[in-house]
Amino acid sequence: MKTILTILVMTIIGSLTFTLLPGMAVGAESTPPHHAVAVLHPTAGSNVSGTIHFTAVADGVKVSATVEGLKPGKHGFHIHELGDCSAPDGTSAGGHFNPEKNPHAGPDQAKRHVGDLGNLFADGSDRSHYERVDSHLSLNGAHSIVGRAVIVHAGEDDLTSQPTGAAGGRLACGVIGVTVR
Ligand SMILES: [Cu+2]
Ligand SMILES: [Zn+2]
Repeated sequence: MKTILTILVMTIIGSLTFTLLPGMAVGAESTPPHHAVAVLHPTAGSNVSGTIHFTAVADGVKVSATVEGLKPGKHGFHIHELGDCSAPDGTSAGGHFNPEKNPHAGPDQAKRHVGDLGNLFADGSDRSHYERVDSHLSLNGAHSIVGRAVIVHAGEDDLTSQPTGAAGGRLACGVIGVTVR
């Protein structure tokens, strides 16, 4: 009698585990990330490095960058389509992230590449900062920047030349990943 009861209890626990676990897994996957980060590594011959934090906010994503090693002036700053910084010159990151197939433009234009963040301004001090709340970026869905790459360029993005803003070579590359802060 005791054995039958034990088998019955084990069977119930077993079936509960099987029905609950997949449901819990789906719940965890459907929670969109609130924070992402990219660590910029210098490309071959460059000494530019930095960190970019991305935080989901009510009207988009807040971008907060600190970059070191830049020559004074404006430097094109974009999210590129592929999260691949393996090439020494950073070209493995592909072109600007552009899920809407729009022309290249400045960050304040309605029609632009999702990845068009304009320029990072280096004032000649050790560290350059960039901060912007951007309504085109997202950490989930079709405009998700997670798993893509941030590129800092040698030259200025003129915000009009197609398809890259003529911003020149790639000085640093970092893949965007999910984090908790
Ligand atoms: Cu770029
Ligand atoms: Zn662009």
